[in-house]
Amino acid sequence: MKQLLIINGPNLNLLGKREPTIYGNRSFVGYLETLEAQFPDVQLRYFQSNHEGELIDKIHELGFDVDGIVINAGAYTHTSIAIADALSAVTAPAVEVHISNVHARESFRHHSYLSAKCKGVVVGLGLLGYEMAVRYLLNDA
Ligand code: CA2
Repeated sequence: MKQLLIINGPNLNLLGKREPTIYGNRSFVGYLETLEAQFPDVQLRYFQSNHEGELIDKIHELGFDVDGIVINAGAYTHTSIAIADALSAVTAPAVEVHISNVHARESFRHHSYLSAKCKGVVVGLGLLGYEMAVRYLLNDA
């Protein structure tokens, strides 16, 4: 069975609870059930943390074993060379996802340290972006 790791970074545990106009009204855990139903033959490992080091530890822990990583590092996307280095260090291909269209927002959201370490980036398509990333990693990576 193929295994994918889905990683969400800081504040994404608040999805569905705050700022619905930007991030929608669905919790990620609720969405994950939909995703699991869509891909019954895939083991989706999910990890969310508000702490940079914990995100790095999880990439190290599973990044040599899984078939791909879907990562929304939240605001660490724009700041973390350390997460970028972790993605470079492991063997699993990664796809970066952002729920909102970061390019239509503040300029500090326009740059990502992670994009260059990823096979591709899905931006602004809401939670559907995670499904797109999963499809890519199952078919093309
Ligand atoms: O659009 C995305 O997915 C982001 O990665 C979300 C990050 C933001 O810092 C990035 O620039 C773009 C923020 C996640 C905050 O999530 C919340 C969810 C609900 C309520 C409040 C925050």
